[in-house]
Amino acid sequence: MSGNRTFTMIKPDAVASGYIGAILDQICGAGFKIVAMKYTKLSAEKAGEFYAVHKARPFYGELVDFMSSGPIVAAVLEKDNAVEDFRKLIGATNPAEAEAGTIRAKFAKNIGENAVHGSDSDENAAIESAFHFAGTEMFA
Ligand code: 3AN
Repeated sequence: MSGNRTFTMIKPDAVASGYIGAILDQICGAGFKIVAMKYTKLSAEKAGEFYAVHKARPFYGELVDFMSSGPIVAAVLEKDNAVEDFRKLIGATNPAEAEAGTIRAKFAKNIGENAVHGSDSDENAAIESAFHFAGTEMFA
């Protein structure tokens, strides 16, 4: 059975553009409950660690630079079938291919600066949530 939690970040491009409120409004309006949330900034080292799975990809350096370039909002979200439903809500990685009305279609600049992160599996949702939050910072 699919899990009920996912992890997201509102990325530096969307924060800099003033979209935090609009994005959180869309997330909550879609039925996700906020279980944990913080406004923070990743060091290059932390961003590199978070995206270590992409180390071999040609865009890795660019991704780490971008994700450590400014503040982000990190959050753990709860809903039935959270991972899959949240991926639907944010749309395709490349905003040019994202379905109309999705968060990336509305707020992302390009495939690299794409406004939001969403976990791609229940296992990664748990790993990514634990990367950013202690158990005492999550409220069911
Ligand atoms: P998603 O975030 O939709 O799961 P992934 O896991 O393929 O996409 O990529 C992780 C992140 O790496 C993306 N959110 C995006 O910021 C960046 N990225 C992916 N593909 C590219 C690319 N071709 N060029 C630049 N950055 C990319």
